[in-house]
Amino acid sequence: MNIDGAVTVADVVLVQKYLLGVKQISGEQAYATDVLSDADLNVLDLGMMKRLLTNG
Ligand SMILES: [Ca+2]
Repeated sequence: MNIDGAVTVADVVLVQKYLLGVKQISGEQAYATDVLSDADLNVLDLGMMKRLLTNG
């Protein structure tokens, strides 16, 4: 996710891999993809990212 807040397919894939434990992400990436802003990157954020992606 870029600083403009736009969710891309790459962001969703990245978070999916992170949640599966197959890829590490930086603190900056974790912060940017914590779309529900509860300081925890989890499946709820992934769901919201997918929704944002679908809705454009
Ligand atoms: Ca979150």
